[in-house]
Amino acid sequence: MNKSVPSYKKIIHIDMDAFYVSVEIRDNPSLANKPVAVGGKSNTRSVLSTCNYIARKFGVSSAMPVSFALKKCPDLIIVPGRMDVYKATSLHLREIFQRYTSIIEPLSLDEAYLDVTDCSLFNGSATLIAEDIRLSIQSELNLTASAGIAPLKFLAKIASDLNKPNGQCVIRPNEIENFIDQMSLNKIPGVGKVTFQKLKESGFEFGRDVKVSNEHTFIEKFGKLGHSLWQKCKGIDNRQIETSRVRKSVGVEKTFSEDINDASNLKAFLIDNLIPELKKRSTKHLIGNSISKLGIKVKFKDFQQTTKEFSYQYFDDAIFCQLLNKALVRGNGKAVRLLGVHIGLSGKKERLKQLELGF
Ligand code: TTP
Ligand code: MG
Repeated sequence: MNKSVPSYKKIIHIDMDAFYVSVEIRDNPSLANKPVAVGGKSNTRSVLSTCNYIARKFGVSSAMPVSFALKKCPDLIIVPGRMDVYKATSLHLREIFQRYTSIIEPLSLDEAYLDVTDCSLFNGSATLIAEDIRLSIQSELNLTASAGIAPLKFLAKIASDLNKPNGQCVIRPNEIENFIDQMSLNKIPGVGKVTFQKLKESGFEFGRDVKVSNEHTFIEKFGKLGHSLWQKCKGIDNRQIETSRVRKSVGVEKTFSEDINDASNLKAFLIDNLIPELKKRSTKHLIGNSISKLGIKVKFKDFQQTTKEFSYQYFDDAIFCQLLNKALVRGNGKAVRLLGVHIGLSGKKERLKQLELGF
């Protein structure tokens, strides 16, 4: 093999620091050096979108209810969001990324993967490329970003979090195994609190615990997520950078101004409001796509959340209602704070494949 061709990919994951709120502080310097958050409406049931690092020291975090955040940090300043400015900033970010590579996969407004394997700038040093991208962001947008540099996507994403804010971290090919061995499994995207607890109870806390486990037993126990976890712990992540991201679902949800514990009221709201709204929003996404599943999300008053889904190709009120009933059973009679409804989308190609396979 030609030695000049790297056998590993060079992937950079860029994530803006405290994105929405950093934009707000940049545009209103009187907020500097104070605990600040971006929140929904001023009503106390809304949640924060994000907060700056000063507020995080008080235990304030994204998705925290405003009332709770104010208890943790009474001096917290909550400003409304300006989505149009965040979107414009995100476009400028994209423009910066394009100077380094055309292989870009945006994950959200403030986050993207870049494949710089073939970028010849800085003699091909991904570490220096990431530094330069962050410098450009700072000088052109007056905002800071953090970066993770690694040969695999999931490691780049984990790494971008390690030296936040305004930092970067590189995991070189010869460091992969050691890094994964010592990595707590809750660092892996997709492993939330509940899954992590379940893993720990079965003796899996770090990458090394999974690595030495039996693949079949592990996957049998942890299902689909288990398969991807096992592969990652073995250092396998063959996902390419997806330059045009395909939308996989459409959903609508509603946080009630007061918790609801009457199932028939929830059902009525689902049928009269949420499903019609979902149908309206889905129209444009169903061009060239078909429905692959129907789903319901319920968040109970104590923030316990559950999702129920059913593979089905058409809108069907009765199925949505059955899913709602199933979700409510999980709450053991607890009142409901939020109700959501969604459909899964499968692209034409995928659908054709399914038909060919007889599904
Ligand atoms: P994140 O990148 O998760 O968070 P962040 O940029 O605010 O902070 P950091 O990356 O430094 O940890 O999300 C990007 C933006 O998305 C965030 O600024 C606001 C928005 N957001 C929400 O609206 N709700 C949420 O629950 C989360 C997590 C983010
Ligand atoms: Mg961010």
